[in-house]
Amino acid sequence: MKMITAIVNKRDAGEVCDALSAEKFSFTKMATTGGFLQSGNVTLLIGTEDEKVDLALEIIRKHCAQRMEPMPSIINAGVPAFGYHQTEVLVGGAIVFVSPVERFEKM
Ligand code: 2BA
Repeated sequence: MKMITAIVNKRDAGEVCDALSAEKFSFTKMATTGGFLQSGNVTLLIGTEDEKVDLALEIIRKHCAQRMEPMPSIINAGVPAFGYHQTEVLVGGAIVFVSPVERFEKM
């Protein structure tokens, strides 16, 4: 058994969850925050049999897009008189970790 931890853009999360449910995956959806941008994303915990890992990754890949997200940075030591400069950073499609599960129990 494996645990897939997938961090996805919140705008893609609905479609990914619907597609995972349609293929009968069990998963937990958590509202999370990216450490760098400090903006909301969604983390899915998907516990599944080894044979279904590739299908889960295919679903995630299919429904997660790469996007440029604004990265607000205050320049000139944050003195508003000097103005604010906004740059962008490429985010996603998805960040995925696949870990072995030593033991699974439902009590
Ligand atoms: P954030 O930490 O908010 O990062 C958003 C995007 O900012 C990243 O996209 C990456 O393009 C950029 N970025 C992150 N840290 C950076 C840094 N120190 N310097 C320059 N640019 C940086 P993604 O790589 O697609 O990551 C999307 C989200 O996935 C991340 O949001 C974070 O929540 C999660 N993530 C990514 N890598 C991770 C890792 N190794 N461990 C845990 N979570 C991770």
